[in-house]
Amino acid sequence: MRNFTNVHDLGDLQQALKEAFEIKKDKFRFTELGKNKTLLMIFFNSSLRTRLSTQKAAMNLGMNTMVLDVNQGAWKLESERGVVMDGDKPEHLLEAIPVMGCYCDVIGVRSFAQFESKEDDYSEKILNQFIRYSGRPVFSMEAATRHPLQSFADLITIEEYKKTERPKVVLTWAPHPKALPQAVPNSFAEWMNATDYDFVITHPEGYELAPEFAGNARVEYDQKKAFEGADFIYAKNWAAYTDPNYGQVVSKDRSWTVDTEKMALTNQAYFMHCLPVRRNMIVTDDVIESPQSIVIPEAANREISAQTVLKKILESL
Ligand code: AN0
Ligand code: CP
Repeated sequence: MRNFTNVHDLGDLQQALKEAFEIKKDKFRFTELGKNKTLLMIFFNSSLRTRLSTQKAAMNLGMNTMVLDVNQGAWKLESERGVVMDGDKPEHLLEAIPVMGCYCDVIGVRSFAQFESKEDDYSEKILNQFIRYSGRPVFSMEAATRHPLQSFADLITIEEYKKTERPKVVLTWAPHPKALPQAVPNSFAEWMNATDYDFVITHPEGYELAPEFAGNARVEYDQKKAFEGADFIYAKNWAAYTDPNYGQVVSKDRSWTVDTEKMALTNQAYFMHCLPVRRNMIVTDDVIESPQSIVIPEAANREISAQTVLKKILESL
């Protein structure tokens, strides 16, 4: 595997899961694989988990790591070609990207949707420029439309906790004060649709995901109905995708917050969220602190998903 941007890059998903569980059993079995190899992690947006878990995964494989926060100390980057650069951006991505490629063997990029142009976001303009111009394997650390390292960790977690072969997994929208990208729910749906789980998406009207991500998932507009018999509740906020509201908050309806009463409708479901999470907007204190909450083991599996992906990339060098 050279680049990792979505579920299909992994190839056989069951095989990748098997590899992930082998890595989890012995994280230090492949410490020679990354010797003298350098990972460069580029952040256009904030991060806690992705930064730490990916760096740890690279260290487990014996790699050296460098982290660049583009917005803290680097030159502001222009991304449009043809622009007369007389504004506040002294450097162009078209030079910056190949230069970054000179100093490393593998590049990870975090670049969220900017909500200025749906076309730019959904064509993964920034991520694809890294793939095209860096000369290095590139993996997504959450791009405009997907967060595959998160979804892989989510899948690993569900496999660890599921009590039936074909669990009912429910992705629920929940309220949030600010506009958030669709990357996490898109990606989660893409990965769930690649399994044979019973997968249901619930959200208020106007929050439909792009059809290429929702796929054949069942959409249920009644959140309580969706929760009935669920084995996993995966909460996330996202801003509207559909026009004319692309990138906007069209509801902050707190009746969608995940609480104890709603969790009681489920089949003693586990509660999941990628974090960071705003308590008592997305989920109540009681639910996130309950024994059914598996947000911490879910975050722990970010190290495993990153290490599995990095191992596959290193093997292809
Ligand atoms: C980001 C998002 O919703 O995409 C990152 C989640 C992993 N969340 C925030 O910006 C709060
Ligand atoms: N879940 C996740 O990607 O968290 P960070 O934004 O903190 O990296």
